[in-house]
Amino acid sequence: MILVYAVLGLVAAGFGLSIGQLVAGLIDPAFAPISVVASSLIDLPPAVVKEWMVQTFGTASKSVVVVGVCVAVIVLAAVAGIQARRRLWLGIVITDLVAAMGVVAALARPDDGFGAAVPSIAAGLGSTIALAVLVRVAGRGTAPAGSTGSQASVIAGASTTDGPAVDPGDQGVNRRAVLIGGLGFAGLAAASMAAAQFLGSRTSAVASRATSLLPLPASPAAPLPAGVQAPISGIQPFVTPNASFYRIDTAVIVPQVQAQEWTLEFSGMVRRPYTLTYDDLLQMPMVERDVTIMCVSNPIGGNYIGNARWLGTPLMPLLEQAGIDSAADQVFSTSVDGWTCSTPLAGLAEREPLLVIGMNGEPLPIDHGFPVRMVIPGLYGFISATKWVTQIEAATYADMPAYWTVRGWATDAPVLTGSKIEQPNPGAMKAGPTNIGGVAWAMDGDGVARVEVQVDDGPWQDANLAEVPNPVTWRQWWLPWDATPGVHILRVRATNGLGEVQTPKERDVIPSGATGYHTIEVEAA
Ligand SMILES: Nc1nc2c(c(=O)[nH]1)N[C@H]1C(S)=C(S)[C@@H](COP(=O)(O)O)O[C@H]1N2
Ligand SMILES: [Mo]
Repeated sequence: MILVYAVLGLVAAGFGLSIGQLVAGLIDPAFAPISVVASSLIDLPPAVVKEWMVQTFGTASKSVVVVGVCVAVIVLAAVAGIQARRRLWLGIVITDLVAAMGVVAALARPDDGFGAAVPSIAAGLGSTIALAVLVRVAGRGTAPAGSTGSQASVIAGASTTDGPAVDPGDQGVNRRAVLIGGLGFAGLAAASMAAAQFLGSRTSAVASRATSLLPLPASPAAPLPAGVQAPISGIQPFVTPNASFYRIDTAVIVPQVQAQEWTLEFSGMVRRPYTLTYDDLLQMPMVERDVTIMCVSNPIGGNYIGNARWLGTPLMPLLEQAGIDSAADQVFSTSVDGWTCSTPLAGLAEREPLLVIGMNGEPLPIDHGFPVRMVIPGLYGFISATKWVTQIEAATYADMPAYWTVRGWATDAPVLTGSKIEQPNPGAMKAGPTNIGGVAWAMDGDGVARVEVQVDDGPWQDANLAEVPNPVTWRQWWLPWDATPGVHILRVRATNGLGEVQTPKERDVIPSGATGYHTIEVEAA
């Protein structure tokens, strides 16, 4: 019995959510109730919680939050259903409290108006109505045995083949009506989900991306040197394929921006604010650059690093055109989803920052910022690599703290020289002649000049270096090794082009990147 009402609660909530999804499809898919709640939870946690989430769940952190929200909604919906059996008002109060979470989360969004709350309000109304109707219907015709004549009991009486359809007493539930009502609302929910899907696909950027053609670069990159890939197996490709490029951002729903609707506003502390369209951007001289980008949250030995051939236009001339006020100390960029990023103006020009439209010969993938993102060699992504960028302001740090700044991360975070062992993998391996190999990087230090490997507590040995097209890509390295049977500890360290050796001091990723040597243990047999 209780189970029936729990299921009715779930059906009501599912119906309400589908209505919320439908309304969000009309306004903005990012405003769907589950997404607004998940996004605000993602934006909320203090740096330490976030840090723990990233370390524990990695790039799955966002999905973990979404699943958590779904589980909470499911549990509360079941409780609402159970309560509604005897106290409909209580079931409705629980339902509406859940919907209120969506409303509060939506209203807390800094850049969206009241519209962001409308899907959650619709979801609340939908679930409330569904719950009331289902509970009523379920209870109908369940008057104590002996009473006669209600319409529902007549309907229920029609199905007597598998026993009485109506349980006697106030414990009763009109099974047939429950079934019809439940399936009815479930069917409506499915229909409205399908409609929402359709509406969402209208606003998707897939078609826009598929039809955008990349201009030829005025300054093409030279073909990659033949020796960028170390001549051993087990090291990832020098050019990271788009499909396996790490993705890090705060977006629960990937922003969908049509190229033809995209604009980029240059404003803030500038003398001549102006706005670019995508067509304007295509008129700018395009350059092609091989650049490795990396996340500040990349743990020692981690995978939040990738290398691509980017196509874009230099950002400095566009900033100069706006005329930056000399009092400004940062470039403050904003994504269409409201995420913000602070980039130090000091030393920016020397890095040759780019406004990027192409990645490895394709229009930027939607996940990686279609139609336009920033890429700045030598700075961690959180202070440089704004995806779906729509506004670039000259500003001061004092006036405008960015998304990660207010969460305790550094404002100046050049990529630290680093290195990683990719071959062999930790654990069991075959004894005998083999190779140790991996990647190293020094995008902020004039490239990798040297990589050394230490086996057990032996001397540091120079590894062979693969070729590189420029100092702002990672560099592969390898060292032949005769693995004797037994347990071994392997360590790696890099030296940058300025002669600075990677520090062995272990430090956490927050606030400006992890340090320490990547160390693995293998057992050769
Ligand atoms: N709009 C937006 N851009 C963003 C972020 C974000 O959360 N939102 N994250 C940044 C961070 S922390 C990194 S490391 C890079 C990652 O870029 P990728 O996902 O293309 O690898 O994007 C940057 N750009
Ligand atoms: Mo990042």
